[in-house]
Amino acid sequence: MKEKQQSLLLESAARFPPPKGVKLSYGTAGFRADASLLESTVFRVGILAALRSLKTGSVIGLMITASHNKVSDNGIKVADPSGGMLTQDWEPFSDAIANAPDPHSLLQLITEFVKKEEIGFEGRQPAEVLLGRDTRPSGEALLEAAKQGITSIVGAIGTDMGVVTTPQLHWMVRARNRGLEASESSYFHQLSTSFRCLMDLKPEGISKNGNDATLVVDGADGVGGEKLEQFKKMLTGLCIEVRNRGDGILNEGVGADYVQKEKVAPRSFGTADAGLRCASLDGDADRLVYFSVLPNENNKIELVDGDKILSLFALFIKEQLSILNEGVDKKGNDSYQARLGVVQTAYANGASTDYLKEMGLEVVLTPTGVKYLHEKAAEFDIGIYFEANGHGTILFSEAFLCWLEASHKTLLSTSEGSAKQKAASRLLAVSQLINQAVGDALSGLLLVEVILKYMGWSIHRWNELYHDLPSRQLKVKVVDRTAVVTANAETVAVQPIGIQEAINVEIAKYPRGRCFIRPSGTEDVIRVYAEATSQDAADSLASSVAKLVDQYLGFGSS
Ligand code: G16
Repeated sequence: MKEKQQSLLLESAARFPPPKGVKLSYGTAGFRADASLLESTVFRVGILAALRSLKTGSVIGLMITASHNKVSDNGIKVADPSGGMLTQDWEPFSDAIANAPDPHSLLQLITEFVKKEEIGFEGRQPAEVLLGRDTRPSGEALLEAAKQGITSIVGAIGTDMGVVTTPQLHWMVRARNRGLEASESSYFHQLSTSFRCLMDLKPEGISKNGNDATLVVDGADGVGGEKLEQFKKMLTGLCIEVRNRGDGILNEGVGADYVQKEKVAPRSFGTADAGLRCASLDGDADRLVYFSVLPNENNKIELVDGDKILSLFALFIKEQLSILNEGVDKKGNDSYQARLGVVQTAYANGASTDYLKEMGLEVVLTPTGVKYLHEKAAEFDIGIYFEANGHGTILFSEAFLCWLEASHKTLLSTSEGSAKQKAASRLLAVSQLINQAVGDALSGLLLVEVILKYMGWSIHRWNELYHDLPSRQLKVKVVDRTAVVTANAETVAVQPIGIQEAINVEIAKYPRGRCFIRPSGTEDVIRVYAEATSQDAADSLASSVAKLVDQYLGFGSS
């Protein structure tokens, strides 16, 4: 590294000293903490993003958001060249630089890393990073700090995309690196065009089943509600009402995380909405759940979570694939035996996993975090991944898409209007509609709406696909959440010693009982998930395991 570069780094780092006595770590989806602690971290992640851009010769993304967390928190997510999350190989470096105590130790870490990764500073195109932020009040100042980090690398450019949803930013990074236009209008254009195409391809004479009614969306008082309000004008054939568009406090009593965890209607929804098809986005619009308010039940809801969205998508894709393969000889001549697989986490309701396996699908389990699910889903020709909390998407392999495009072309010239040609058109349109960079509440919502129309299903019919086992999620505050270490896709706690045996004793008391604990990677808590055959049993299993967590690791309040 040249002297000029070194002094630029030292000089700018001196303006962003790290907070004293705080250790930050790259969690489930990047750094997250109280916003007042984050300036130095986002500045340093800005440097990392510029280095990543130099290393890959591609555009990188930085999103200032704390997603589902409370409004006073903030955070930073990094989008790699594919539009997916930052490669896990770079996470240790991000941890190290975030916690470097002073500019000189920061410079030393950077120098060593640049050498190890063989990052060249000359003779290549300059580093470029796209920046976005959600609606949090702390976002503007943090985005500026990130920009200063980026421009601490000589020649690097930070392009501010403004207030956007997290998936919009990831989509733009993916588009730019494929030589396509990366703007909000091109994003809206692609989604609305493929949505229209899928709507036009719905079978004729399908019964309506109440699905023509307005879809009512809870915008979590965040960026997603704002964007959907703008976008809905471009969507013909779908009537959307958006509530919680930013007048209330972000994520407080609203949003996908609240609705899914508490299983109650968000603010501004009540018994007057009973029976309506409703959806909820999270704070940065990368999660989506559906729900329907139950009549006379004190804001209780029928929850249609990420597992059900996954099941609906899997059903639809599987049907289109079988139409395409109808009449094809067993040797597979003239066909592509696409490997369709689904990816879930331990939070997936046991009934959903049974359902997907009964459909004959390959089901893979990974730890929590899109970075893990995405990686696994990419191993299939069509990989569908969803967390129960509503974060997920569909990935199509390049090889499959190549075959599909060629096959579609042939079908158009030989049998236009045939069932096969329409199935191929539908799959191609899905690959355009769904955000293949990352889970996206807006594109996911449009795909759900299209499939419900295609099936002629109401939200209630959809929810009947299978019956969820009653479940409960709790959070426990502990002294040090890193004391919990898990294995086997987070289904077993290997540390602290003895806690898993104690959990097993509790589980054994309940028929079909299942329970696990894990440290959150976005909040300072241990999460507890329990499932059993009745709600009372699930509640009681969760609360007895929460007590165990408190006894082993907590402040001794139980
Ligand atoms: C992030 C991740 C998700 C994860 C969630 C909760 O979501 O992207 O994959 O499920 O955090 O993680 P944890 O249980 O570790 O706190 P978001 O929407 O908050 O960015």
